[in-house]
Amino acid sequence: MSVPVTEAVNPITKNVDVASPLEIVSLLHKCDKEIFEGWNEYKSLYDEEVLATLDKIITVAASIIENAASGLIVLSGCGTSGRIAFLTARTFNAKLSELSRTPCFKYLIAGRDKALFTSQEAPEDDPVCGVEMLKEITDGKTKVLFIGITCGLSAPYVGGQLQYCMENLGVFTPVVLGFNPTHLARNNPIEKWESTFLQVINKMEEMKSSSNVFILNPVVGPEPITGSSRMKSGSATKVLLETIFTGAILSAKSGDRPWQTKSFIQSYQVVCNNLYNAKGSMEAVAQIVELAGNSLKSNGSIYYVGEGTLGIMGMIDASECPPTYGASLSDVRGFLDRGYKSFRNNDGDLSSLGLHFQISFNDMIKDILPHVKPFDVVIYITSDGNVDQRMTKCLCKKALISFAPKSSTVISTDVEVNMSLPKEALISLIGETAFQQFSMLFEEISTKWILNAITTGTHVMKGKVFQNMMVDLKVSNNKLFHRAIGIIQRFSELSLEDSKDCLLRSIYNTDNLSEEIRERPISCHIEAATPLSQVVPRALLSAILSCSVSESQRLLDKEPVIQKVISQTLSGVNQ
Ligand code: S6P
Repeated sequence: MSVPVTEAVNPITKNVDVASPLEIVSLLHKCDKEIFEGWNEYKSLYDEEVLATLDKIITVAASIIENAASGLIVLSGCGTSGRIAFLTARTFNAKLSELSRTPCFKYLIAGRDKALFTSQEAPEDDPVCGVEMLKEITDGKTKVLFIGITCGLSAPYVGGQLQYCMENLGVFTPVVLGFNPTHLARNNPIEKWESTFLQVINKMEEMKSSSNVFILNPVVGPEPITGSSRMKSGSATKVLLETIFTGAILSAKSGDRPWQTKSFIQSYQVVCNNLYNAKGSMEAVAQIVELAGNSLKSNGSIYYVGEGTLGIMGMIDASECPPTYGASLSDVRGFLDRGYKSFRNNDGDLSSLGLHFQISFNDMIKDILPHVKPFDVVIYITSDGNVDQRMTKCLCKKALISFAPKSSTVISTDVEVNMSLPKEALISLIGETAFQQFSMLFEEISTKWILNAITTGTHVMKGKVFQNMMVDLKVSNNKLFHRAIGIIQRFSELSLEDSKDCLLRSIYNTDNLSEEIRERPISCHIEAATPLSQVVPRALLSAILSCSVSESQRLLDKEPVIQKVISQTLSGVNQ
């Protein structure tokens, strides 16, 4: 069975777990460049077919923008894909308002707005809920462009919605956005649903030549941390959505665009290639990784502080640490100027849900700043170099990521990263006016690349990653259940069936697996596994050492850094 590209191991980062902070940042940057350079024989972002599909979607989007009273553009996804959907809808609704047009973007995220801050993995497996939410927000609309984002071409929540759209083509134009070739879409049976994701994609393949059905699936290569689609796939999602909607807004405004679709994508490539061009900037990001990594190792916290969309980039990056690295909700947090007033999410103020839903500067001033520890790290993210003075009064480590020259910085910090966009090159690709209008998008993606490097680097330093694989994942949805089996199989060389048995023994804490347990539906295993810790490391060690579940737990209790136990085990130290 072939491994989907989004779940494959990237050879560039194979030894990231033993790299220095500077090496980590450099390796991640190399992986990010692959987004544009393409991967193996697969079609890249610049493939003719991809560009032609983008152009057709731009035309549909432009016609909806022109008829916003009856039309709607819906962006939908789970986890990071849903968060990028939210950010994009927010950005382009604001752009339409600026142009005195009716905002016509909506986003959907599995698990609703709670999932913007904390991972809600179970709803990802629920196609019925996906359809209900789609029906609810499109009620009364006669023309809907639906973009279902699922990087792995796998999320049932999105699969159900795509199928519903195909059954209602009079209203819906369905687009699937993901980063695997179609034959590698997930083919596992899904509970409460008669199709697999692959069957939905195959249906879309059949229909795409005769109807308004689109598949947008360039390949951007494996993720730097295996399966962590928040990284390259998340960035490529942002690039493609923004390419579509900047194009659509301008086409709707003037009937034409002053750039080719390809040039708009190239502008992100130029930004990526130039990211660390300023002297010392890669070293400065590596210094932040080191500060923040040392902080997490001493049980400290990392706080992102920012305004507008750069602040939101911080919040998104923070929200991904618990599902990706099993981090606690307090390890990395993001705060946003004016909190929910600026966030503008569907469900409004969620602060009553608890501490981790309190996101404003005032919340941070009240709850965090008086109690910071000297080794906590506050990272200010700013476009113009300005930082709210109230946020700087804290006795801890401070870092600044800014898009303004160093001379305009008003606070003193331990590390400062001064980024600058390659303005000339961008203007030559998209023109002066568009550069003025959309340069924020390039600051956002630069920020994403840097923050992803910071949180990846810090968790690597904390020993969370083995080679380039996060082995201590929570087994909290179908995708993660299968990923866990794949990890056990890879390192133990057991068969698929035996690897699954090992995982089940760890979940149910037994050495004697009954037939009754084996036959339970996967959702039962997920329910049992979700609240547990160290499920996969325990299974992995007992698979490698052929020992009991309790013996492998004993080894883990002796050495909490998973990376060390596993490498010691694989090199025979514990045998
Ligand atoms: C991945 C992230 C996850 C995914 C989510 C959706 O780094 O932690 O939350 O975004 O599982 O995945 P997909 O493949 O449907 O976009």
